[in-house]
Amino acid sequence: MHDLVELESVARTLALRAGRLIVDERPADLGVAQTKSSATDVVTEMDRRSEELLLTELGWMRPDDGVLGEEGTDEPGSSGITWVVDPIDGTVNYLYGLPAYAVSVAACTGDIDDPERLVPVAGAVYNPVTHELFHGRRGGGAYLTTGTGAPVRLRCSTQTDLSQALLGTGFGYAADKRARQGALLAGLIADVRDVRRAGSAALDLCSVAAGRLDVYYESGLNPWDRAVGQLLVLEAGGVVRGLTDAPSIDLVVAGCAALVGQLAGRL
Ligand code: LIP
Repeated sequence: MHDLVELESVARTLALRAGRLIVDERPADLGVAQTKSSATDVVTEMDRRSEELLLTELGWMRPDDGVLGEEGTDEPGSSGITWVVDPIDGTVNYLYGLPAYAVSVAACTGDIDDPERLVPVAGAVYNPVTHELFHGRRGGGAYLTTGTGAPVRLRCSTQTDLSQALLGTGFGYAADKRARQGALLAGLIADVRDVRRAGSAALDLCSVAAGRLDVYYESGLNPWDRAVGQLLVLEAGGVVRGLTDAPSIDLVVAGCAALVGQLAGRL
């Protein structure tokens, strides 16, 4: 029904364009333009400019599609496809100059008014510092294209022993929630190989798809944080679930089935 090859191509093109924008036009005096859910949940002018670029380009390239963006875009379409975009995932890293942030562009089916249940069918995540473009489509596999190189097929880790697993996670912007999340992690850390907290859920999920993390969990992720990454994990042979079979803002657990089952039971 939908041309997934075309949707993946659009996602790749736009993730690259927005990625170049946020690097090439980052002002020397970049600061915080606004805070959202807390004083540490920040937005920069480049988050806004990146989302504006994505919205404008999608309007030209895919005029009948809907668009849902982290920085406020919520435009229904008529085609059955909704684009779910994170103009900068890892905004705090971007603000501080840490090279772990990305533009995430997902094409989804479902109802834009029920964003938790949107289903990603194609997408791309681009880290403009490392020039790594993670991309894929449902049934077409997950790939990493670095710079002008050839696409490399991604496969999740096959690690099944939690005690040998490299675990990724993240924390919310509310201090009380972070305290609870830290306490939960304290109870896990001795039972895994080690922990990594990169600061971008989109890149964390891509790392799971690439086998760079054995397993990942996080609570509090919005659809734009996770849409592309969860598709790529599935296409790389992994599983993604939440408190139930489906990932949600309450919980995302991603990795090979054996580890996801063990970790979900601990969460
Ligand atoms: C971020 C996520 C990250 C999470 C941060 C934040 P943002 O998204 O990608 O995994 O731990 O708290 O939600 O706010 O940079 O788009």
